[in-house]
Amino acid sequence: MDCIFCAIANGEIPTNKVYEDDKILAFYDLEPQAPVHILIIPKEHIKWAYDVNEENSQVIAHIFAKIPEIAKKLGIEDGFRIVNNCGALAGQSVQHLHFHLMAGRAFTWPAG
Ligand code: DGP
Repeated sequence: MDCIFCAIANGEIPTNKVYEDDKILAFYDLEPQAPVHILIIPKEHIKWAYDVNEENSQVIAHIFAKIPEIAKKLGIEDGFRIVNNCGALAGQSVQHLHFHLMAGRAFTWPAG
């Protein structure tokens, strides 16, 4: 399977890591949309949020359990936005489940 985020997760492609353990990886987004913009991924290949289920959802809980630690490490103290784009219509361009963690500016709502 040809997946850029799997290649990043297994070290084939070097990246600027923010946090890593045996299950997840956080690294800087190549096209930042905010002063702080990182991606948090499960190392296991899950295509998109449609494929999250009772068997694999522990890694999603683990990502959210680590987000406060990652935010503190990045010095984010005034809030952040977490985004998951699921499917082309929502703007998903990489077919490996990922959460955008963005901070450092005000965000509008509703999102466009
Ligand atoms: P999405 O559009 O939600 O699928 O977000 C994909 C994000 O991934 C987008 O903000 C750009 C980023 N991205 C794509 N390829 C790479 C890469 O090779 N390295 C890094 N660090 N980010 C990437």
